[in-house]
Amino acid sequence: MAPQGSAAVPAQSATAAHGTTAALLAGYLHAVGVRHLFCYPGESVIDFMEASRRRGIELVPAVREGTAAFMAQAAAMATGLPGVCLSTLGPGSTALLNGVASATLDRVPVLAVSGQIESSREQFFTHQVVDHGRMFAPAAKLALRLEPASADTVIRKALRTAVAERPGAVHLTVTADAWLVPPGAASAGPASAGPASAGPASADAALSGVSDAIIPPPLTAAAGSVDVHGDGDPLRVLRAARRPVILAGIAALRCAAGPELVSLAERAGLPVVVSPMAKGTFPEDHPYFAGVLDMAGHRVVWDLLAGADLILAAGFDPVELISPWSVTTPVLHLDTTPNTDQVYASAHELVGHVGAILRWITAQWSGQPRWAEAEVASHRARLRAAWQAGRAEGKLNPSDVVEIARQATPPDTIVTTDVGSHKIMAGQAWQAREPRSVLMTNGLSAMGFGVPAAIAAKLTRPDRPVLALVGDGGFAMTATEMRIAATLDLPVTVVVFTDNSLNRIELRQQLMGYPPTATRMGGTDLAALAEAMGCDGIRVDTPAALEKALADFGPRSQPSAGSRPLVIEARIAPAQYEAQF
Ligand SMILES: Cc1ncc(C[n+]2csc(CCOP(=O)(O)OP(=O)(O)O)c2C)c(N)n1
Ligand SMILES: [Mg+2]
Repeated sequence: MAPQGSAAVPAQSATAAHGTTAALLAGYLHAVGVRHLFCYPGESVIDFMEASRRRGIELVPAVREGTAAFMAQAAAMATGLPGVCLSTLGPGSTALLNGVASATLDRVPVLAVSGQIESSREQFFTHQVVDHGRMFAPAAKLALRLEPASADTVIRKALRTAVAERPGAVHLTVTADAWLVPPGAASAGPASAGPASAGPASADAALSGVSDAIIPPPLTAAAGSVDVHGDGDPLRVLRAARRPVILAGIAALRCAAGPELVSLAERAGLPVVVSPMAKGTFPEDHPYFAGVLDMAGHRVVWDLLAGADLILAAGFDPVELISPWSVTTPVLHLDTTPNTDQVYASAHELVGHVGAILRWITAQWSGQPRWAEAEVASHRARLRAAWQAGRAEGKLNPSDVVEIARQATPPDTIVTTDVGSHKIMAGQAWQAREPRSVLMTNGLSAMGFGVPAAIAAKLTRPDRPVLALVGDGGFAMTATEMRIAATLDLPVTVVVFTDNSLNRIELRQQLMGYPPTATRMGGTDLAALAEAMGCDGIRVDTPAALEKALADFGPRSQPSAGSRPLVIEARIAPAQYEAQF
């Protein structure tokens, strides 16, 4: 399928003539850098789809709305810009809900738009009508109606709210009759009809126009200032600490605070643990890297935090905790937001841009390095031994898959994961070197994220090789998205950790002494399934075969006409997962 929109539409300035509410929204999205609209069509949103196409935004049709929302989330994770998804009313918006909750709990800025029945029937009609305001309220940061009279303000409010710390999803409901009304008009009705219409005389002309005053709000993560909360010197505890450890999280990623983390770690000699979704913020080949929280080998990482005499929580978001916070180590809270979660106590809070806070602390530092590199290296060796525990010699173990994949892929590869035991393994064993190079969900942690995320990553970062590491359960939920990858000539590679099990849950049943119930799956010939959707498919069950299957990953990842996605059915021996419980 040829990309829709961009080639055929001449670029327009953000200050063109009057248009419609649809054109205004498309104009704002384009002005803030959005180039992909992940959608599933429906009658109530056709006018907006057309306005977006004319504005030069590519419409990417997902197989269902929930995956369109995951694509929008992953696009935002890969680029740092807001992601945008679109559904119709009723069955479309209910399906979108899961992805909206995902963006909110993963703290990723997403604008989710749904059509609604015309305003004249909205108050009483029942067919396909659900109350979006009530449905999206608990799952989104904000759920609003986009009405022509206040469209300009509401679009800015939606964008600013989505990106403001902590970021998340904002949902907009637009009645089908509102799209063609000029923004600012007091009531709904087509642009060509009614006294309110000040716009072009036809829908065709109106859809191409944009507002004369598109003023996007600032989209940066946080200001450069630092606020101090608490009495006395906030750094007294740090100066007194002999074994402090940094725990860096997703606000550090959003503030692009990697260089500041490296400076402080090196200057003060501090090990750095990162949260799963912050992987890459601190380079994992650095001598002070100390592992990923709550992934494979998690006890070793928690032991490090328990044995420390201070945890510098640098942009750490408790939404990423899988285990309860059980350590009694004192914590110094450094974040874009005050410590409103109170999962840990912190007498002082440094609130602002995480990079600016870390720079300030580094400038104040005058002590000796607290940890030697060799000490952190032996901690890493313990961690590695923990995640290798339970390996079955001569078999294809989950960690073999991760390590073989990492070796076969260029350093700048973007990897996505799904949710399950394979994520726990990949989250620790995949060595991340750059921010935004690992896309995983660890807030909502919804299965079905890995495949659509890989598609969105390749669309928005076509220069980067893209690999998805997914479980066979999560792949079954989203396998048909591979048809989209094939249609769009996207050379993504998907490795399916095939154990015929919802392993993470089956292991929990085992631990509780229950038999596996509803957690075993029959095998599917994934190679045949892949071929049926225009992809290549290979089955492997040894390390050597996997190495061979990934041997041409680099060249294969270059996009070109007729590029074929690849699905690798990796038949793993799951024994290693048991050792993680
Ligand atoms: C949408 C959704 N449903 C259910 C769950 C609960 N859950 C967490 S992990 C898991 C098993 C995943 O199985 P699979 O994709 O095969 O990965 P594996 O654990 O085998 O590596 C389940 C069912 C979830 N996280 N998301
Ligand atoms: Mg599985």
